[in-house]
Amino acid sequence: MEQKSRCEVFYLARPLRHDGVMTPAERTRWIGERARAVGFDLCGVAPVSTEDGQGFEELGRFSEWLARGYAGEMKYLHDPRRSDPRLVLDGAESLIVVGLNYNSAPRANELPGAADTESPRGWISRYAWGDDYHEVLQGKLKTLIAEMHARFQEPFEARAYTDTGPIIERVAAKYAGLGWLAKNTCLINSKLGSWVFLGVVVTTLALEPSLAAGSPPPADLCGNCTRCLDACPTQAFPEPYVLDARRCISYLTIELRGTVPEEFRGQMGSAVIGCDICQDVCPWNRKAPITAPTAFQPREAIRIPKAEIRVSLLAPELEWLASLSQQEFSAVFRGSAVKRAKWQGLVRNACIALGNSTVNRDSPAFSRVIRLLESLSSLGDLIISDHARWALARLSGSSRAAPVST
Ligand code: B12
Ligand code: SF4
Ligand code: SF4
Repeated sequence: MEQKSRCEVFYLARPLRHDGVMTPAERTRWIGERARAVGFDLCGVAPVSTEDGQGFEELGRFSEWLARGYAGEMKYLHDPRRSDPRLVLDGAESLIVVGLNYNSAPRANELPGAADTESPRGWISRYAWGDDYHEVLQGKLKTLIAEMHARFQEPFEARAYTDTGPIIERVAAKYAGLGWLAKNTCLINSKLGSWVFLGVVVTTLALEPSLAAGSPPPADLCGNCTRCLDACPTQAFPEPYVLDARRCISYLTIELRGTVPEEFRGQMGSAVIGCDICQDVCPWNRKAPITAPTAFQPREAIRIPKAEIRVSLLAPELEWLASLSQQEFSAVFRGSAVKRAKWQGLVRNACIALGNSTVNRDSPAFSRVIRLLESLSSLGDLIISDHARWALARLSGSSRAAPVST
């Protein structure tokens, strides 16, 4: 006879009742199964606070993190509900936390390097290669909630968030048993690594937490390693497990509007959207499985519509990015997470990356880059023109720092 898995045996022994009345433990198990069925790789349940009502330890440190100014201009992080999920929804009892692997091939070290004479290339982080993850996860979470409403007869409320609400998702994920909060501040799952998007459903449903009462969350497996801390080009970690977002290239390229402080521009290398360095160097990502969903494969944008000429978002040419019009930007990045940086931010970032490029001075590409930067520096947009002038000065200067390899 074919061997039954423990899970199947459990079902045969204790079939779920179909009159809608399920115990919290049965609901948790059912939700886990449905979460997998809609395509999530991880699912766990956390209570909204600790048993003694004190709240999770990390949330207690949040006010100090804010007081130190580490949030920079991300005003939305000051929402007091972030420190207590119970404030997010009246009567909230449980947090359903899901994870979705976005480790799409190829890996960073398999990317084509631009030759010195070719048009220099920028770097878009892995999270933004494919379709906008907010939309992908929200779609799946909505399906999951709809299935829960169909399955559970009692009325309940549920709100789904992926970056979109006042929840610190990584803390929720830790207490749902999905992984540990690592020195680079990412949530690492021992099987999947850290290329995992998170989503949270805050609900009034009573569910059994994935971690049994009294059992600790997954152990911190960083050990003595300090690779991420050492590799960060902008020294954004004042101490292990703590990020000063104001120094992080991800913040500088995506969240920061306006001028990028000059002290960081040279260290940003070819980054135009986000940064993956502290995850690329992490040993837990070395054997991370490749994701199945095609949604996160690098997108191909239509560069010249009439000629159907396409360009991959994997290491795109900086000249193309820097010369996009606002209309082209909106068309190319519809449905992509890149749009959060906005047109001005992306062109600004492309100027910085052009200034950091090592394109051969005797090549036609170099002359084109200079001409492009000159035209951007006389553009009416003060932010773009300022960064274009910086890039021109850097390219014409005697010393040019080598770009950061990503
Ligand atoms: C704001 C934000 C950012 C900011 C700030 C990042 C940060 N570390 O906080 C910026 C723009 C820099 C950023 C960058 C990235 N982000 Co982001 N980001 C968020 C967002 C919206 C909120 C995070 C938040 O609340 N941060 C606040 C700080 C306080 O949280 P924290 O760093 O975890 O801080 C805790 C520790 O410092 C801890 N602590 C421990 N010891 C000590 C000691 C002391 C003294 C102190 C003070 C604190 C402290 O306490 C703090 C409070 O709990 C979440 C989505 C969400 N709603 O949760 C996504 C999220 C965290 N980001 C995500 C991703 C993918 C990224 C990037 C990889 C994108 C990229 N490639 O560029 C990078 C990774 C950079 C990094 N190393 O973290 C994923 C992470 C998935 C994962 N597996 O961890 C999330 C969960 C989005 C999602 N839904 O999937 N992000
Ligand atoms: S994402 Fe890049 S800049 Fe930000 S902390 Fe990690 S290595 Fe540093
Ligand atoms: S690189 Fe090392 S210290 Fe950093 S998150 Fe990975 S295991 Fe932890």
